[in-house]
Amino acid sequence: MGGGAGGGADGGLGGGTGGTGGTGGTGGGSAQDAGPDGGSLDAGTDAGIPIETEPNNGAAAGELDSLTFPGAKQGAVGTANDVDIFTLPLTAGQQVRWTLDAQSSSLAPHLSVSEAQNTVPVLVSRGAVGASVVIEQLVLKTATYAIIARDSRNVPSSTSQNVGSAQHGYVLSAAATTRTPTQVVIPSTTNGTIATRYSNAIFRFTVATSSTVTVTALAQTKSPASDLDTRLTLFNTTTNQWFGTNDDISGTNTDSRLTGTLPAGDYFAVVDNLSETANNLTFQLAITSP
Ligand SMILES: [Ca+2]
Ligand SMILES: [Ca+2]
Ligand SMILES: [Ca+2]
Repeated sequence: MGGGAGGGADGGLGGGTGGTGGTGGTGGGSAQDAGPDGGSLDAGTDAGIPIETEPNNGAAAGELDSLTFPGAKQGAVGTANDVDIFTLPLTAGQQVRWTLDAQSSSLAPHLSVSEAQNTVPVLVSRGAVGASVVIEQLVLKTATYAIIARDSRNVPSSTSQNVGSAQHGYVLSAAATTRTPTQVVIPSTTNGTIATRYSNAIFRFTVATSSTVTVTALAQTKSPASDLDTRLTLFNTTTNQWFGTNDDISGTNTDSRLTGTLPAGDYFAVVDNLSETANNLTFQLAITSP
């Protein structure tokens, strides 16, 4: 058990930008008046949505843009390998739907969400040219978060196709979600499916009195197996505390398991996937207590 940023092999900031450092202030400026980097967004500019302020590449301290929740910003992967980082404070227990919409531009959207000090698991979603991608985030701890927009073809940086131009525009938005978790009991085994490789599933269960509970997400070891590389997160919604996240049970088992003494309360179990090639997106969630 235990928390930790878990793995992080799934994209994240790639090799290049390596975290957003100390975050510092993002300045209060509205950015309404700032032009996008190099050239215009004329064609696709959405009236009323603030435009990003470059440089926001995280390459130097303070090179960050800001965002509000709920809210939106428009920008572009305006030059080859442009990285656009937006930071904002979020509170544990909030549920946020992030959308990076290429709006039929030349952008192949790559969206990632991380805690600015890299202390929670990174969330990643990527899509085809012109598409819109979504990340459903359960905020695991109260902190500053970094939301990063790139072109998928530039990630990871080691194989970058060096994409970017004023035609690689997007709108990044944050909305409160109204997802209803699947209610499960202890003990139980529940079949689940995530909608896409980059989706997650949320379950809710109640611990009546403090007890040892084991929660397992099975894909590789269920029958029949699926090709998800599961990741499992437990969150106490009574106290808004993150219990932990597990990626792999072992070096040879990519399924996920968390065990520990859970105080009485309500919990979310979140299952997501770290495989970029999974097609069978089914899993089982098993909850046991001795
Ligand atoms: Ca940009
Ligand atoms: Ca940038
Ligand atoms: Ca795994």
